Amino acid sequence: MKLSFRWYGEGDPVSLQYISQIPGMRSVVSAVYGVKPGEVWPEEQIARIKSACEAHGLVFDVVESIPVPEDVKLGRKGRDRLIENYCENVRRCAKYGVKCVTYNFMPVFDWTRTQLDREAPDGSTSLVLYQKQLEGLDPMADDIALPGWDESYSRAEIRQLFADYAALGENGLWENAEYFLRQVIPAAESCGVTMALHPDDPPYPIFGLPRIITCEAALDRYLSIVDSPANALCLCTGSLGCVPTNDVAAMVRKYAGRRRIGFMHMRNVKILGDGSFEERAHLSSCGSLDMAEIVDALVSAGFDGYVRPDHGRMIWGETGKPGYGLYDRALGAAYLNGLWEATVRAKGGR
Ligand SMILES: [Mn+2]
Repeated sequence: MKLSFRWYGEGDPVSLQYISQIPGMRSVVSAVYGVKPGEVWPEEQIARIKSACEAHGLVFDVVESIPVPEDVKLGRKGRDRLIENYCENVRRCAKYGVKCVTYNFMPVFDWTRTQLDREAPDGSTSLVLYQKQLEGLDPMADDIALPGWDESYSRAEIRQLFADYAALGENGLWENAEYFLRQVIPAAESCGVTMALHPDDPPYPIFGLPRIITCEAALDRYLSIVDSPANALCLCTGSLGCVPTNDVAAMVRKYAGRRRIGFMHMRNVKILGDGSFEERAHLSSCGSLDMAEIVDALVSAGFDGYVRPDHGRMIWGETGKPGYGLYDRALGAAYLNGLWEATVRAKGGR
């Protein structure tokens, strides 16, 4: 595996120096921030991330994310120019050494939680989604703001987006994903980039918005649209794993075996039933996922792609971006290193 860590750029309280001090750390996962989705990233900003990483002995070779504009997901007029800009961004990133680009195809919101600082009995805090907290919220009627939702939308724009997605439905969203892939995958192939699709988080519809990247059948369908190694997955264990119907280890075994995983997001969640879940520490015994089995699936398949510890809890008094503190993600990285080494050794490797 290529161990990696997400970095939110120069404003991130977690510095590249701290990241470089985590044992085994290789790659930085970052993006150009502050450019509207659908616009082209200035090359000098990409170059700046690359040289900042190199100054700390790290490699900037994974982008998370190049966001897909709503007009592309909705198939609105003008999408061709936006898709061409998307391809141009992929090419520009490749020019500066990027090998893997993560993105998602979720309507309106990248992820949804109901609370970002839920306190556990030990005083640590983490992100949670409780159905009870979701109940009674109506985005069309209320001025709701859930954590993680883009506050740059006005209420009127949100209402319009919800109405347009309701009219589009799942089939329309699939058609628009296909239209996007047929142009973006050849562009990625031609510059040696793997496109890694992140599953919907959580993997079920919220507030009637269609969600399509939710389960194994959906992943099969998505990968078959363009059957190329450049059309791959960012397999996020915590996103897929917060519903009991997804067997994450089996999915990892299948898609790693087919060389269709570009990037692994590793985190653990505790499934609470009714679609509710809590993000937990990475260790298998802390949540519902068997992290050892997932690592075994990767090692058995000879997986050599990117792996990062996904969201961590806030511990030891750290403050900052929820899910993206240093301490618990570094513990996650250390845990993954240990699991990986032990698994490789147990199979006779080194
Ligand atoms: Mn993820």
